[in-house]
Amino acid sequence: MRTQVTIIGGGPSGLLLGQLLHRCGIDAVVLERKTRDYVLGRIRAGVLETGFVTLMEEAGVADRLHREGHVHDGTVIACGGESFRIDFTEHTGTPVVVYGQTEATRDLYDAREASGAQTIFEVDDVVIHDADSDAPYVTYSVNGEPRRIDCDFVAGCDGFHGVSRQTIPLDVRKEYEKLYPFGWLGILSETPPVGNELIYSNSERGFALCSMRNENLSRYYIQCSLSESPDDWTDEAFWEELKRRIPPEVAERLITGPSIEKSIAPLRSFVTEPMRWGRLFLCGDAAHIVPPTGAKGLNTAASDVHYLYHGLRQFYETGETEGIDGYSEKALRRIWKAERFSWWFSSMMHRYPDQSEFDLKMQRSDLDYLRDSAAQQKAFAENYVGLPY
Ligand code: RFL
Ligand code: PHB
Repeated sequence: MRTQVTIIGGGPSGLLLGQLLHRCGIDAVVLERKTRDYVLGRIRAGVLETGFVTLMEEAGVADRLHREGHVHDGTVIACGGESFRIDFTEHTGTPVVVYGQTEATRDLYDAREASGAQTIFEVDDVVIHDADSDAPYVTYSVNGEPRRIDCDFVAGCDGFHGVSRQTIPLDVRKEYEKLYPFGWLGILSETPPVGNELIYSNSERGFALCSMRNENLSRYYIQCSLSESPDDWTDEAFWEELKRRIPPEVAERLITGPSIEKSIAPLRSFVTEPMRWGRLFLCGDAAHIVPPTGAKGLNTAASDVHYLYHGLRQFYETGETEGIDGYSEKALRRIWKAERFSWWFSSMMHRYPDQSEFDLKMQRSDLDYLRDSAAQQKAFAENYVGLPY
């Protein structure tokens, strides 16, 4: 088989890139290790920057997002029983949109199917060959049968545990990593959200986040220890702990119910450089991870897709390589800023096992400064809604 761009990974990065390329007549095949239902069963991001929404529009898949997504003009930050609000729209002129990653992924799969673009599910043994030549190809198997795709370019959109990043030789690749000594225990419940906006809470018992998907679907997280398993937490225990970590008046109006999903995610900051090796380009979680505190994971994946799409389009339309040559540097410049924001916001909101009294005072004054300074709120809002592409 031959295609122009082989996309490894049918998560949001791979699907969005595939759809944008398809719309301008560039042929791409998506190889996905799992089934469509498995990919859609993963509950992940919920907050979309305007940049992501614009890309969905460009890909022709934003109708449902516009109908069902919820525009949020601000967020609430709580600490020690009190809380304050940061108004994104007042400070930046831009809101964010609450729309689940699952829904965006479903829209992209539906559009891909409707356009007849090819996705091959349940692929195993994916290997990228000759990425540093002009004639790369990818081998893989389906049901034990070996197959091969020849192509012009390979987009590595296969997430943190994929094979694409590992294809870049160790003497070329440099990785930067920070692990956090805690995780997030998240639940999804068919209950109305406790507030109109997200509430990020720093409490002495640990971080908590009240988020949502729609009027009757709420997403809540609490900081937990990495040795814990979701099975250690009954729904009742989760709700009780959440209530202790959010302001009392919020806890009082919290409506609880059975969880329909419960999982623990570790927190990690990670970047690999460069994001391009020959004709292989890394996109999204394959190249970088942020702790979820700033809601930047999916959104940084989208900015990569934006730069790569424009680079590939320029190449196919004009033969010029400036866009693809500048891809890694441009993408990384924005990634590192998102890494900084996510690291800083995480550091301000969580309890660390080895935190000294001095560290706690620093955290508290960071929060006080954010509450009291319009300049700091503007900086927060600018980062939260997404830095320009
Ligand atoms: P994905 O979603 O991991 O998709 C990669 C796909 O590649 C497939 N794959 C392979 N396919 C073929 N061959 C192989 N060898 C393969 N290896 C892997 C996988 O099956 C998968 O389908 O990466 P992608 O597309 O780059 O998207 C990244 C986002 O999923 C991720 O950044 C966000 O979910 C992060 N994130 C959040 N981001 C936000 O922007 N806002 C949020 O509010 C937000 N909340 C979150 C989050 C991530 C979380 N978890 C669980 C890590 C909340 C949580 C709890
Ligand atoms: C979510 O709704 O899953 C969510 C929202 C904001 C974050 C992280 C996760 O910062």
